[in-house]
Amino acid sequence: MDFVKFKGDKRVIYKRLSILVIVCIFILATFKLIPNKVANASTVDQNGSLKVIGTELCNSKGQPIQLKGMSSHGLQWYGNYINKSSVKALADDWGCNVVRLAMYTAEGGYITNPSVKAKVEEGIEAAIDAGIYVIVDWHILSDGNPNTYKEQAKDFFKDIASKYGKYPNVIYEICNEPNGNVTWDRDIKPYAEELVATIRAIDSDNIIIVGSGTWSQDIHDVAANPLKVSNVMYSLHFYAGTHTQWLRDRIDDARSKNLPIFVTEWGTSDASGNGGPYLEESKVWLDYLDYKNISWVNWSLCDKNESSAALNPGASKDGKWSDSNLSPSGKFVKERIKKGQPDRRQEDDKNSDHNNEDKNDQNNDIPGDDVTVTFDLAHEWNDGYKMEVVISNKGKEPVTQWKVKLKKSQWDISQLWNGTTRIEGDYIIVSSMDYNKNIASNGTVSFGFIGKGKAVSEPYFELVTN
Ligand code: IDC
Repeated sequence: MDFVKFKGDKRVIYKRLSILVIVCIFILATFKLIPNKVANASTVDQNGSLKVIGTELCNSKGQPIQLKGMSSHGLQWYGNYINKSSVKALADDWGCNVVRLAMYTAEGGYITNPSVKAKVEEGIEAAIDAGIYVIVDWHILSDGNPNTYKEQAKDFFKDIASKYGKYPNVIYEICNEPNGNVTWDRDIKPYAEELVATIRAIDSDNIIIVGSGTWSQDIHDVAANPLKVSNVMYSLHFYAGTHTQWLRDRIDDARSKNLPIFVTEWGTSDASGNGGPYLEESKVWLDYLDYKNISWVNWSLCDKNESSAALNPGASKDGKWSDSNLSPSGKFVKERIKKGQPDRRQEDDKNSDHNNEDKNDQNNDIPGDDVTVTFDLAHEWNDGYKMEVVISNKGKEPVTQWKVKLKKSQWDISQLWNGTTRIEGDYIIVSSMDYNKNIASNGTVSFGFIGKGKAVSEPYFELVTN
């Protein structure tokens, strides 16, 4: 109406037109931003509360998830490397989906210097902000028996669980590395039972990780007599210059007895934190862990002059690290983390270029069909891969059950989730589960699998619905 009223006055019309154009641009920009936001949801937005199913760490939908990230060095010494901007850089530039906060108890740590807890809280809040998981590590080391400071541990975790237990981000690691004259049955298990009960009284479900004897290598003792509680995992620590195949074999043995393992600390160096770096053996280890989908955290994010440190001496504290700030270990580890997880900043750029066509996607839409199947190569390593298969219903009618027929000759599947499989002649038939058989109009469901060897680039499939 205004335009009619001011007909005649060109200046006012232009002014009003330009306001209209600005408003339109704003509306368009806002609409464009909404899908971008969804596409860039953080790790924790996407995966929610973690749970342990069998040996697997899984997201809230029951899909296996592999966490990869960095551990701080002792917070009493190198706490400056943990802050909002460094943790954000780990998440966005490195692709870390977890960070570990190593709060030493002895050696000038929490027991004599309780103020270091403020750094733990800063680190937790930084991880929540960055949308990644965070391991709160009660870092016993020279105090080899976790019972030495058991009461302090209970008070500490009570407080952390009360403040942060409601966040899905938080994972509790209750004893870094028991060592010396301690055994699982006599010392560690009773300690763990007490700590788990203390935490569970406040936080009923976040993951709790428990160490074992000989610097968290004695998982065989645990496998023979595990805790009887849910959402608990056991740490296994290795240093590539010291620990080799025999310790990987121990993991296989423990997992075959249904023990869920999380590598909350490993280094490219020898067990002293120095020597090497042993990158060849580290590669063998990481290929193995990726293949088994076992989560890992590298020691350590600091600039100490030791080969396990990820940063060169003098690197800044704010996460703005150029390649020359990274040590050989840091470069290697960053590469390995990035390989598995898309760089969120690059993803942002890609999405803002308005196309969602991920190059990794092998989109096999059937023209004219309302239900489509998309194969997405989520991870790839030397001798295996992780494939996510998404079934989208773009039609008006809901799908009430589905089956996807794959060619047996194309896949060597070692593990599959969100579906059941059976072999029929030359085909593998993946059928829906009870909980994902319905696909609403405009809805999607997915299943996934780990395969051996190389993934085929143009998979054959047939989809049968209803
Ligand atoms: C090492 C640090 C080193 C420090 C030493 C003692 O890298 O700078 O002087 O601790 O505090 C672990 C421990 C971890 C060790 C690491 C390397 O969890 O605290 O850090 N390591 O020795 N277990 C096996 C190796």
